[in-house]
Amino acid sequence: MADRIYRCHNSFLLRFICVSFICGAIPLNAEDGSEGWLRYAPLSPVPVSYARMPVSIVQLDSSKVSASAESEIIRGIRSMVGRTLRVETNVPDRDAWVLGTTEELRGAMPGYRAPKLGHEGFSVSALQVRGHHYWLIAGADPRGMLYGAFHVLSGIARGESIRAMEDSESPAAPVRWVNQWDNLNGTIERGYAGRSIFFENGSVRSDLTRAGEYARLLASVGINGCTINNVNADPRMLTMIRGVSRIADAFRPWGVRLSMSVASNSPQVVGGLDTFDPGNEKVAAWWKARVDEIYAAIPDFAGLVVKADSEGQPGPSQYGRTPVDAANMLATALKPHGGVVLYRGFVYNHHLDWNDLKADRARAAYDIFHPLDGQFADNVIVQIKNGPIDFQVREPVSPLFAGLQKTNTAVELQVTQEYMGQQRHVVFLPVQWKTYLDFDLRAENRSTPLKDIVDGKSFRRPLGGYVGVANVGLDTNWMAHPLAMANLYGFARLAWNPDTTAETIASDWTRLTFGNDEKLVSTVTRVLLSSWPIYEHYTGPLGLQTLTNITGPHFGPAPQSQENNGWGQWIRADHDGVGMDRTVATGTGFIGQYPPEVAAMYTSLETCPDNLLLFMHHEPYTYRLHTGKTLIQTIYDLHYQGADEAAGIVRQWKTLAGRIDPERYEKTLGLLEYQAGHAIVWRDAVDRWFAKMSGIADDQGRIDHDPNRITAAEMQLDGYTPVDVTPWETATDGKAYICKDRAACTATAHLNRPAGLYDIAVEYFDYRQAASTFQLSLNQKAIGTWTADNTLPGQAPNGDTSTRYTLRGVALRPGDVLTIEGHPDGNEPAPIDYVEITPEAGGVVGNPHP
Ligand code: GCV
Repeated sequence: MADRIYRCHNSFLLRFICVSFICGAIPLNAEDGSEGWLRYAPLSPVPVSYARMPVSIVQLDSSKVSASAESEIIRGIRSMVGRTLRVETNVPDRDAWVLGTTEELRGAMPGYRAPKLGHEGFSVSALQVRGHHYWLIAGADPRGMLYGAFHVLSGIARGESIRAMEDSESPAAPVRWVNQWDNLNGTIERGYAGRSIFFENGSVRSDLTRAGEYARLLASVGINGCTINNVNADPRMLTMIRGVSRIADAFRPWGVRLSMSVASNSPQVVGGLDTFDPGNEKVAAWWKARVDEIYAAIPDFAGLVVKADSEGQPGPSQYGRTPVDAANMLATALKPHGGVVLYRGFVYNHHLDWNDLKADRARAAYDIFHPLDGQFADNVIVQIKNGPIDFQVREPVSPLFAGLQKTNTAVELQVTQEYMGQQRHVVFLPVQWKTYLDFDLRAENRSTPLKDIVDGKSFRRPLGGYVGVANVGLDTNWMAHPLAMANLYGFARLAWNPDTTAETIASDWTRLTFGNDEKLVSTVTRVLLSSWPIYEHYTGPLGLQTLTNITGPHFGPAPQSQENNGWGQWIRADHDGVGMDRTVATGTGFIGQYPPEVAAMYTSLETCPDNLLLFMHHEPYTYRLHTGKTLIQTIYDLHYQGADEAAGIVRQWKTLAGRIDPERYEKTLGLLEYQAGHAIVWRDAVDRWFAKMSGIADDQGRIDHDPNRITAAEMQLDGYTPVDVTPWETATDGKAYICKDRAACTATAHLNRPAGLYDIAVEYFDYRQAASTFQLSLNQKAIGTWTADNTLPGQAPNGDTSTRYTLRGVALRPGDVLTIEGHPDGNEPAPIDYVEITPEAGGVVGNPHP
């Protein structure tokens, strides 16, 4: 057995066979992730209690949404339990599933006592009548019934007992929407999973199959609205109502209402008016006519989303008007149809003066919207990003939520991982979102957690809720990274019930996505739950924000890019210290926007949490945190810790070989390996930058002193020449080595390692639009080849493109010669940085050399 386990460690195939053999598991079918969490995988074994499941089904309601509920139950039970239900037209005199609204069930089922449900709520219960068992799925309305059906199916998929599925639930808030930032040309702003499922070449796609499938996925977790186009809206959107109505048709069976983003200047650009001033009657009349036209084509249209006066978008300020003027004008047009306006609070000046120590982007939303509280129409919702900056790895909750007590509000969360590794890193965001939703803003010195504010409880608002920027694309598995779908699922679960724990979300999603194998569930759950803190450790801890390239693609490390520009994501690092002073006494005054108890907590260094310290305060590098460690050493250590933890995720994932189908296992493994390598790029870049800025050495002497590394400059080069890298901190000594005007170049190292097994990593740069090839040779014998064909967001050597190729378990002995041979392709000159040769844990053995 020991021998078999050893070999299992060395080959995926053998490991797969091995685990199947040891566990008695059935072979796993290929899966591509297209079903998301709705796989309806056959249960093996089927729980004994399911033997009592009725084999008949009756639907009492006649709406389209109800038809979906019925067909979904039939589909799911057939697939998971292997039973085909008989469809009845009336409640039969035998055991049956009975679906209907609570009203309908009351009429049809003697003895049925309808529970009290909120709008779109559901109840699942059992009822015995004349010796027959009826399993009732009731909704406050058809949408609620559909949610109840999916609740039952999720329970079955997770192998829950029948009893556990009995439940009554109502959603926390009426607005549970996703926003898609899709452009009419088919691209998606900050989308990382392929092109738009809605648009191509300026029109609505002819094939909307994926739009319908998306709506089904959304409905299965209670999402009831989808905004289909970019908030940086193209005015031509309003000329495409007929095409858009086809998308609404695809959504309708799933109870997902369509909404659109609109550009404020549409009356001028597509309406031919000479103004878009919201105070102008002609403009208001134009919008009213457009809204009437929309409702004629899409009677269940949900409403409009508006980004204005922000990042170059036109807006009411051009005419000296306010967001109230713009929002209320649209609200008036929508009101007769029951539509709403989601007016975004993300309004700020991106030409701030860096030299002005009082200037602060974080202040903007509150400064602009707080004075308008109480003036918005009752069908306006101000849609506010969770934090005052922009979906950073950690921010405080936006103080605007406490500043709008007479206005409806919704929290905007970002499911697409713009600042969070862009679906090349695993970052399970519900853990982060919980920190925002549970945060108590203490408005009026009472308990007002963010979740209660947007649910309307804290300030007794009738409307509000949750908006998630999802940006799924045409990629087969919707979100590129197999683990990223957990974020869409998690967003929806929190929008339905913000008290759901991150652990429940992670383990439910894992069961639905990969199956109920307990080891698998506990491992994936652990990976997910640890992933956001890990990402924070190797990117921007202590409230520094993500420290990514903010003037570029927002992906790799580039700490200096935060500073010295108008964008206001500053960290104000100098030679003595770092952090934005946002106190009232000496800083920008941002902290004063919070209710008094929270403001006091952030103001005092005693009570300000370390993880937001530098968002709130500017402190010297020698400042000691609550841990007793200096600020600068904490930055260094957390980055080393984060990179180690990212490598640990790979190890944990590898224990799952054979427990997940090979396609998803391998795809995820490849991404996790990439992430572990990129975490090292992050670590080195950020630590180097701070070491130079502070002039204080790491007390463990690690930065740029890795004994396992041989830099390109230290190798014998044939054809490779150095070029400067921008930003400098993303390569050793600020240089990459490129192969220019040659078909091939080499970099050679003469090794003198004790005989043993080693992991050999080559750090190279992989541009988006070319595919250089590399060969690694030992004593002139090829031991590895690879192609730099990852579509990373960059065309130059830097932190976005720096990538690691790792060969594990290579046997070395003193005197070996290692050669990297690079073959350029197009504009990509096969750039390299260094090679790192690390002894394999326990790998030094007798005579490993072949
Ligand atoms: C849609 C950030 C993103 C932009 C996005 C903007 C917004 O600035 O980088 O891509 O634009 O937020 O939320 O409006």
